[in-house]
Amino acid sequence: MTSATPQASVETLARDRTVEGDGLRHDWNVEEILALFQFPFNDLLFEAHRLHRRHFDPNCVQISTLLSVKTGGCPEDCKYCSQSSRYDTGLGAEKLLSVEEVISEAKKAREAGATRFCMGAAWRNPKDRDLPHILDMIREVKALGLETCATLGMLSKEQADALKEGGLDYYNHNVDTSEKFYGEIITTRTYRDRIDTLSHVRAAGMKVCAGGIIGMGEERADRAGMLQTLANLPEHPESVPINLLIRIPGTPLEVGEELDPIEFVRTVAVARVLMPKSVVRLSAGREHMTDEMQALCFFAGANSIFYGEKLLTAGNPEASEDRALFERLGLKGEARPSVPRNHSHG
Ligand code: SAM
Ligand code: DTB
Ligand code: SF4
Repeated sequence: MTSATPQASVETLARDRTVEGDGLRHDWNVEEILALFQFPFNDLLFEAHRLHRRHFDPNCVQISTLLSVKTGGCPEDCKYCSQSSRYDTGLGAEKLLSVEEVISEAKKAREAGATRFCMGAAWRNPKDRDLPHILDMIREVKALGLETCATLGMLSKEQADALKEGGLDYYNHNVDTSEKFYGEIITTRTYRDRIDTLSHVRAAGMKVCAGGIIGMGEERADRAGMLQTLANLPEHPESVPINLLIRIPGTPLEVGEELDPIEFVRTVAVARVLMPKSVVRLSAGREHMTDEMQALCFFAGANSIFYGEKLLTAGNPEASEDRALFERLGLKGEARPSVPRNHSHG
């Protein structure tokens, strides 16, 4: 492997050199990634966009909608989270939603143009007794012709297999930050636990959605470290959500220094360069981004968003605002996959 030199161009760094069977690199070192971050903005964005165009329609954005199917009362201590029972965020613990409630929300999401429906639960991990109910939700959402995604916390190998068997397309589990900074944010589960869950999801044959949060007070080296973890997984995640921290009143991260928006765009661009074939999602925090910042993120390689006024518990731009933004930028939503023949009702 070559290490970054001041003479190296972004293109040289981004060029596939040590490639695996999938034609992608999985051997990035943090210095190379930091070198990408340090390039002049125009050079970095140009290269990210070049790669983006090579692998994707640059004007097409995948649209997902989130639903919290089990809100609040979580025993974990993630310092950013509105749903941890350790912080007084004004959010109570609710029961698991009924399948009917989930279907009704999924229909609305489908009508609004979403192609994927992501169900989230404020759990450390699912209990085996809850899985049949979750599997019912997955089956019904799939029957509407939507792709299914779930984010339920850590999974055992058996639980991952059961979700795959039940038809789940994607599982979201974020590494959140670098291994080094991780202990500043979460103490109730380890970085290793997260990687183990991702390998169970992969081994079960589901598509992996894994990313993290930017703006939690981490250094650039941590942003590089987080992307390194993701890019050096045995297979790149199909979906890489890049969240901008939403500061939730009552959490330890309620206050802190704001991240420079240009640094956020750089992070998206570096994600695109490291994982050229993955869908990069401009995820939480869009409510606090200007249209211009989002436009730069789409140019830098973001090609997925969460759509709808609510994420899990926090706000997201109004659907009408997003429609106007897409119109101004000439972006279109990705077409919905055709409904499987044996699932044509709904
Ligand atoms: N409880 C499950 C878990 O943590 O694995 C699933 C839901 S959890 C809310 C999913 C992810 O949302 C977290 O890993 C984190 O990356 C992101 N997230 C949560 N709160 C956030 C916030 N305030 N700002 C940005 N991202 C957030
Ligand atoms: C992800 O990376 N971002 C989504 C999804 N995966 C589950 C969650 C964002 C949560 C934002 C805070 C909230 O709504 O409570
Ligand atoms: Fe619980 Fe997930 Fe929030 Fe962490 S991020 S406190 S595990 S709901």
